[in-house]
Amino acid sequence: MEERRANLARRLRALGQCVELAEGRVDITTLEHVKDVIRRAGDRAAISGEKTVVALAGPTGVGKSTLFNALSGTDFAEVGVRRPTTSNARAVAWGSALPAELLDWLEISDRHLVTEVPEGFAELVLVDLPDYDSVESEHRTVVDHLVKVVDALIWVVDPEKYADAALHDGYLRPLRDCADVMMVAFNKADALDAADLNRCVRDMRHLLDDAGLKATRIVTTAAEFGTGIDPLREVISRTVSAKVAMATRLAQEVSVAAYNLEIELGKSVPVLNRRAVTNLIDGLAESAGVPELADGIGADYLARGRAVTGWPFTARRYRKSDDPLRRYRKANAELPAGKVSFDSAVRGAKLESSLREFSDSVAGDLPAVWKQAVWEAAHSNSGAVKDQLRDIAAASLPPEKPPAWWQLFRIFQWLAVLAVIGGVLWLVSGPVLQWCGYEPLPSVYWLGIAAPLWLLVGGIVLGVAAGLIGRAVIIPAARLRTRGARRELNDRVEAVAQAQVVAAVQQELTRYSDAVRLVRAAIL
Ligand SMILES: Nc1nc2c(ncn2[C@@H]2O[C@H](COP(=O)(O)OP(=O)(O)O)[C@@H](O)[C@H]2O)c(=O)[nH]1
Ligand SMILES: [Mg+2]
Repeated sequence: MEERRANLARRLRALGQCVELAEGRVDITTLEHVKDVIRRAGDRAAISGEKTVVALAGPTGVGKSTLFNALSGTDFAEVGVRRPTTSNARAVAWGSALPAELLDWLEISDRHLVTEVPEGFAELVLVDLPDYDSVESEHRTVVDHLVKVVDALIWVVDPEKYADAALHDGYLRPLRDCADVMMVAFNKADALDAADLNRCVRDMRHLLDDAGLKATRIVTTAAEFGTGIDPLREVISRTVSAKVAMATRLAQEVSVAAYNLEIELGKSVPVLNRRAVTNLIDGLAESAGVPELADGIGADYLARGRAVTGWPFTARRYRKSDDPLRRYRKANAELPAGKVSFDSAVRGAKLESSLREFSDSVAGDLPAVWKQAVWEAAHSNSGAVKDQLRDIAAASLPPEKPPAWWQLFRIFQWLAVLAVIGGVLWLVSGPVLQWCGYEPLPSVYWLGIAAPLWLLVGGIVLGVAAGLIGRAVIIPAARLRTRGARRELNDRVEAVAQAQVVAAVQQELTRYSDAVRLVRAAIL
């Protein structure tokens, strides 16, 4: 028994935690029902775990009150009286004191104590319910409430009313999960001969079986004459001494509530796969203009490299206005400084579609409301995402130090230029000096060719050649630079995506998986 209770407590805890997680994400009626079950179960277990409340329920005139008196050995219930003005249920308990707190909780004020305790009745509270088919709607309200909260139910019927549709469709069938804590007292057995009684009871049995109440026993009684009372007492006292009715009843209610909640939750297993994250990063990077920015960085490298390594006489000089990054920034900042325009329709749409595709692909076949929650999680920091992407796009990467090999080319180029200038000066120095009346410089020949010509032609050939080699190396180097920049920028975008989008979505998915795990724990 203790084990049963501990098990029930564990399941209730799991269900409670599941409800917290599912709040706002599953159908409100289901959730309210589950909360109601948890509340009732908690209250009931806390108020009196020892007592078993058994109620007699049924339509008017079948003999509930007569049976109540017969079972309790009292005449507390008025027999044959319709009480349209009072909707009171009445209760009798055995022992030295009434379980006042429990009766208060049941809202039964008409209560009686019997000090002489028959065997097995010590922990019993027997309740006579108002007629569920009374003309007074208030009676029905009382019945409907108590039927939910008592531990075990005896449905009293008679030969006339045993097939009552209101009984079968309104109470028995909906309560089929509690079949084993309910029984039927087929009363007024004396009104039929044995064969008819048999036929009626068999008929009732079929009705119960068809409604899924195989576990519900039928006992025949004739309360007025005390027939069948002892067997019924026997069944009741066994229920009480086993002390399982309450735990069973609550456990079944918890199972049903948890099962309904599980249907709402579904059984998806959402996974945050790497591919979805990669697509998100690519999408965000595109929306931030990373590809253009990386291209700009590569183009900048190319332009400056050419200016440095090219032949100084012909190479295009690098001007600030040539800076491709500048052009990029200009193109992306129709707005004041730093505001790379997410407001531009294309950028904004790309950002939005990346977030949506990401949440769609990870939410998979989650229930609609939960999908919406994942979508909201993906968008929860979209302001920060925009700001940070904007910063990435607007930040010029740290100015690059020209690579050392560019400097080598530059020195070589200037040496070549000096050689050309030296050669020219040397060549023109002869006629100039002669004209001024000086001795010309001594002629020097290398391999039979005049030294100034060597300098002039050699300088030109080497300079042009170095320029061409430099260009041949710069082009692939610029391509590498573009790739490197893209990687670097993508890493920054990834950090933003992880911190502002993936983490929030992950949290929502974990919330869902936890809810599914907990609801399963509550069913088992
Ligand atoms: N023949 C017969 N009449 C009964 C039996 N039990 C109760 N009655 C009568 O049925 C009528 C209604 O009984 P009552 O206990 O007030 O029914 P309740 O409305 O279900 O509480 C009364 O006149 C009783 O005397 C029974 O076993 N056999
Ligand atoms: Mg009555």
